[in-house]
Amino acid sequence: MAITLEELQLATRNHGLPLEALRYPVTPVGLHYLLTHFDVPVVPDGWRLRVGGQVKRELTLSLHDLRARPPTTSVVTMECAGNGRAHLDPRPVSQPWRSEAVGTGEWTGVPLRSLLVEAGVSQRAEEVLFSGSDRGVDGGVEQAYERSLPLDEAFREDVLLAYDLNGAPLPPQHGAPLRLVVPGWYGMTNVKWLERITVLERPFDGYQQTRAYRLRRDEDDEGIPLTRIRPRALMAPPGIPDFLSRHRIVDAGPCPLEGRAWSGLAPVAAVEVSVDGGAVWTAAEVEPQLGPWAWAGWRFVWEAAPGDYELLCRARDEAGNEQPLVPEWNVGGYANNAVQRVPVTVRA
Ligand SMILES: Nc1nc2c(c(=O)[nH]1)N[C@H]1C(S)=C(S)[C@@H](COP(=O)(O)O)O[C@H]1N2
Ligand SMILES: [Mo]
Repeated sequence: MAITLEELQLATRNHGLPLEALRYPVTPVGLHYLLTHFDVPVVPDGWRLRVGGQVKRELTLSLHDLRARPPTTSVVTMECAGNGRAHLDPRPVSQPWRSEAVGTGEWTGVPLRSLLVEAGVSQRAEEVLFSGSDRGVDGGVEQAYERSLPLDEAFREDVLLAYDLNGAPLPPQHGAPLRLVVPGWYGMTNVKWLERITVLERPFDGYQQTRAYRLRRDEDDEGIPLTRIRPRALMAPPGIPDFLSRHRIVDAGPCPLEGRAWSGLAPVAAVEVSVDGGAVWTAAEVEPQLGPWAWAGWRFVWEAAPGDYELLCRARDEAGNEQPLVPEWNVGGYANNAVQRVPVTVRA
């Protein structure tokens, strides 16, 4: 099925991590993947964050107010729930990611929990809703980009309202002046261009919660909401690429393979590499993760003899979640963490 002009339009607005950038432990800002549903909004003069709904005290905070509070910094790997979509057959029509919708940022901001405590959340509260200032139409419904979190997740110590990325103010495309960062959860959770936080007594039923971001077998299936990131390992493609096909060419001899692995469900337990298309798997050396919800580097030296190969890598986490060899299809094309396959030609 050929890529449509609409998919191409999405793909030129929303870029992926060039896989060679897996070599950086923290992704340089311009190389971090990007996904924006509607338009990148301009921050209005006099921007304020409003915290309201089922709270004792409503809060209205300027960026200056937020920056005056004790900051927290954490390194977090973020991945779009649609990563891997383009490998599904038939391909669900949306942003056509292959495997590059990932990046790791050093996020600095204020713990969400501290603001919720200050506002005094009602006993009846169930969820917290995060509203961005970007608007558009999706599935025929006009909406602001909004998503909610269950109360227990919102109160986690490590959930941030971030104003800095890699030590500099958030750039417009990543959510300036403030965004939510929920370590371990798929990308859609991390609402950018945040302007309102609303404590709710009942589950949020907006489009991005009840129609999008659910694993559905068919259109009539109510589906299961996506939450945490499934494990994945990716390889920085070895050698040099052919310009058009990006097929890799490497020299015979010891060939260092390296990449990153992550899971939002549990720490990374192991990474395995196959150089024969998946018949034999060998353990790679895995470095410590850069934070509880950040990726781990891995490496493996391949004794490459002349010929054509398909290189594979796969991750397993400490909860026993493992990457499948074959993707499982769903309507939205979400959470396809089937193993990456890298065709390589070794020259003498
Ligand atoms: N306000 C708003 N927040 C948003 C989005 C959006 O379109 N609008 N996209 C979401 C999705 S689907 C992803 S994967 C991440 C991408 O974050 P990034 O562009 O900073 O990598 O932001 C999320 N937050
Ligand atoms: Mo996403």
